[in-house]
Amino acid sequence: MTAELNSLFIEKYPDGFKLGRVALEHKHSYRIWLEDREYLCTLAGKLAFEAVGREDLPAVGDWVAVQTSPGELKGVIKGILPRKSKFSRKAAGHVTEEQIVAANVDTVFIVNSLNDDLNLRRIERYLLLAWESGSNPVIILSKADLATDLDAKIDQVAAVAIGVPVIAVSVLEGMGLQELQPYLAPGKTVTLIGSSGVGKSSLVNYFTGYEKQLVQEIRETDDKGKHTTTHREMVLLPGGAILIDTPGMREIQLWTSEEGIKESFSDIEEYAEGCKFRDCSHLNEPGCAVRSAISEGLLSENRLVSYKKLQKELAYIDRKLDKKAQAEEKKHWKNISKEVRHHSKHKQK
Ligand SMILES: Nc1nc2c(ncn2[C@@H]2O[C@H](COP(=O)(O)OP(=O)(O)OP(=O)(O)O)[C@@H](O)[C@H]2O)c(=O)[nH]1
Ligand SMILES: [Mg+2]
Ligand SMILES: [Zn+2]
Repeated sequence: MTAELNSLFIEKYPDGFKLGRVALEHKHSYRIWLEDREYLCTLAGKLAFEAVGREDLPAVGDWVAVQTSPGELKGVIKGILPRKSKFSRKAAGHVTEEQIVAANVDTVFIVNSLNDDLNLRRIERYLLLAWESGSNPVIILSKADLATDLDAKIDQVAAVAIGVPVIAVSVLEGMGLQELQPYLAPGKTVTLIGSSGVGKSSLVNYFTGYEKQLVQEIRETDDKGKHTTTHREMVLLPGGAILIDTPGMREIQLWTSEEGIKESFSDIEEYAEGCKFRDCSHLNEPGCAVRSAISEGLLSENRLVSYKKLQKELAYIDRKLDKKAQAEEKKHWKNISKEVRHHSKHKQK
């Protein structure tokens, strides 16, 4: 915890409260790391009641103010401290709701396995989420022992991950893992994300030095993982860094991001500066610098398609969120006017 966080905590919360960190989330309780012990904590009624969305509830990695019961490893979460960063995606299903995968993360390890066909479009999605999170992405190409054309694959990934380190590793052969050490300095938090079976938990086990997390073979039929890890969890490394292991993501649903798209697609954004028209759609306008980059082989057409698709998706989410905010506002006023009517009725009597 930083000095800044500590003084914020002291300022905001009265004596008797303790500062802890959410390590794991159960259905109705949380495991909190607090003073070198693990506490089982519930949520204060007020906090639960006042929460408008899921983002108002504790997530793994959150710093929280806890009131502990004397003599027991139990407590009540009274408040969440401001998040320095949060890796979010849209919750699965039809609701337009933010789901925080991990909070207060310094680095996101985006893990992709080299035994799969590289899916550059998926990597772009992960990167978009990572840039938006406020933490730094690092792309890990796992299972390098199984790779053919390793250098070509690294180049392909580097082309869609501008300014992002791309590191090939193999837990099996102990390759490339030293390159991850700089991100695992004491007190740093790193979360691992990626599809099921890419080897996230295997990496966690490598760095803890024992079989902390369950690891399972992938299916032989289609090389897909079996969704072995079922919940997000903080793991403390011997060196003092913290890893957050997460379940394999089936779909990477975007969450709002203006900045993220600018960062992730800085190549296209840069070419677009040279377009003749400011609102150029890079279709067939004259003087389009993006199209000429494509025809010169400097940019791939697929990347432009992906950029447009992601932009559309984000605009759609933004519109939905707008509607949701309006609906909430409406409900709020409805409740107030109901109350007012109720009061005036009583007065008339
Ligand atoms: N060949 C090879 N296999 C690996 C390597 N790392 C992990 N594996 C294997 O990949 C399989 C899946 O690994 P996990 O660590 O369970 O994958 P995961 O990403 O945690 O999967 P979920 O928990 O389902 O999201 C296991 O059989 C591992 O032994 C590696 O470097 N090389
Ligand atoms: Mg796992
Ligand atoms: Zn253009």
